[in-house]
Amino acid sequence: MILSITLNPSIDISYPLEHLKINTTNRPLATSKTPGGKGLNVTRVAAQLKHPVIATGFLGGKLGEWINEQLLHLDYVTPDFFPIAGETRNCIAILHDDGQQTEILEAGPEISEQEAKGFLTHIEKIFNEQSINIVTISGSLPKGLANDYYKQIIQLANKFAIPTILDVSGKPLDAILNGEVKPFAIKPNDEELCAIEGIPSTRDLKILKDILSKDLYKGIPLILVSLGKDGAFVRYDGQFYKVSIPHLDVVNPVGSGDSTVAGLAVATAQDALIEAIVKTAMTTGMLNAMEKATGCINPALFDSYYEKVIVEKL
Ligand code: TA6
Repeated sequence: MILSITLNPSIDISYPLEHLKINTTNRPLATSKTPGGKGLNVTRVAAQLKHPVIATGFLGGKLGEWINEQLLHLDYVTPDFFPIAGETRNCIAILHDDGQQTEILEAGPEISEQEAKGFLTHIEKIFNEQSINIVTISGSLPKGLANDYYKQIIQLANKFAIPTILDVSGKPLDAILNGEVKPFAIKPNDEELCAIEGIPSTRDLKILKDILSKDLYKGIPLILVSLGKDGAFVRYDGQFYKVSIPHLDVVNPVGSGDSTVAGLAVATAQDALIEAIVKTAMTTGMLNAMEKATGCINPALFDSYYEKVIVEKL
């Protein structure tokens, strides 16, 4: 069973526009609203692979109630969120001008010290009572939580010998890389990895290999650097892999990184070998990009796209 953690969930609102006009009125062609926040995209895709998920994090207010209600209707998903006084946020994705995407991500509610402590007790109870064999931790930290809060969650999972897959960026990722508590896996994209290094984003595999060979990244068994249409670059137990994917007709790329994490989690939970873990992760990421909805795949296409992923040992 996967435990997916989304500390800052959202109602994801998608506005498709032919052309985004600034400083005037835009009327979207249609509007979709789905439970979002990276971890809930992970949750939905893992469930679409028929893998059971307990979804947790912080939810508050009427928007939080709506998200919980939506999750209750999903097969293979058990929502078990920690209630907070604040109001859960909205995140807006404007899809416009031939595949461009402009996102407006609200900061979200402020978490009190008591709520922060209460959540750790909440997940420890889940670890004690459920048979969790992998934890995914995704997305931004809400206000009120220290940058090392993810360390406390990973520390708890490590105490129960449960591997964690961490999909965060910026200061929270930096805190983990420079700390002594390590997850099983991280899944930065090239921009997020290069931001840690303070260099312009690059997909040059030699540069990426030099980066992942540094001490800063030691102690994390699996690092998958997602490279969009250029596939991924992977380091697993000291071995490097180049991963190639076929050309796609991208419909909506939002949530593809989260869907990649879902594939990582499902295959790891099934004790697959590294090649199968990587191929599954890339396949779910690709399938999400081919759907209009965020954090959504068509499982009927899985096998045919899985076969098209090429994993090359370097
Ligand atoms: O990756 C896409 C997405 O999950 C959107 O659906 C939106 O919820 C956003 O990311 C949230 O990102 P954040 O980094 O604020 O958790």
